[in-house]
Amino acid sequence: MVKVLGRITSINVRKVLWALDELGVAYEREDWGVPVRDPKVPEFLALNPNGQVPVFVEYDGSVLWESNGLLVYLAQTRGGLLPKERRALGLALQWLGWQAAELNPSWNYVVPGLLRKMPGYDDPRKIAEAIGRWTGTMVILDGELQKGRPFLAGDEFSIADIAIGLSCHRWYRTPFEKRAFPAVEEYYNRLKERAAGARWMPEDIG
Ligand SMILES: N[C@@H](CCC(=O)N[C@@H](CS)C(=O)NCC(=O)O)C(=O)O
Repeated sequence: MVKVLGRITSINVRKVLWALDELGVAYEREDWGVPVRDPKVPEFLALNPNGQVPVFVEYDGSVLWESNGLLVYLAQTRGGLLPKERRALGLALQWLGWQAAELNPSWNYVVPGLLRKMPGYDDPRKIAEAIGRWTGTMVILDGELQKGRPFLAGDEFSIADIAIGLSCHRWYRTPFEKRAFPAVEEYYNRLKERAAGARWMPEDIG
């Protein structure tokens, strides 16, 4: 059986678990990541030198890391969740890149401060600035979703929706006063109608 190393409070780990569920792949999961099990130990660093989760262990024992790359790998090797048509494929990859490079970094100070309540992330000015950056990325997402496509790459659900859906979950689960984004909310509710979407975007995980 394939194996996923990582704690389920990590959205990057949940990307992989959601994709495996959608693809019907059975897996084992091992809890790694602070605070459950520190990955900065030689045993784990030998698998992923970044000391981060998720790590994916293939049937043959080969090891991969980097969540959005793993989404593409799983879709390619298991045959699903990635459009074949060129324009839709481009859109799916565009949103995966944007999630990692623009959206995820925008909540960097807010999530440790307001969701995880970690010490050292309580400067009100920095929180306000980060909320402004995060809101700015959500404006972009909402604008694109207002164009009326049910999913980010078009009519079909794809791995891009897994990465962005979990990011929307993080937006709604982080406690601060938010601007309303009707198109995002409609999209998010559509993703939660999927069994794996509901499973990996639960109310009790941030
Ligand atoms: N770019 C990496 C980022 C991975 C990452 O930041 N993982 C976090 C959890 S979301 C982590 O491992 N944090 C340290 C820990 O949990 O101990 C990916 O997308 O896989």
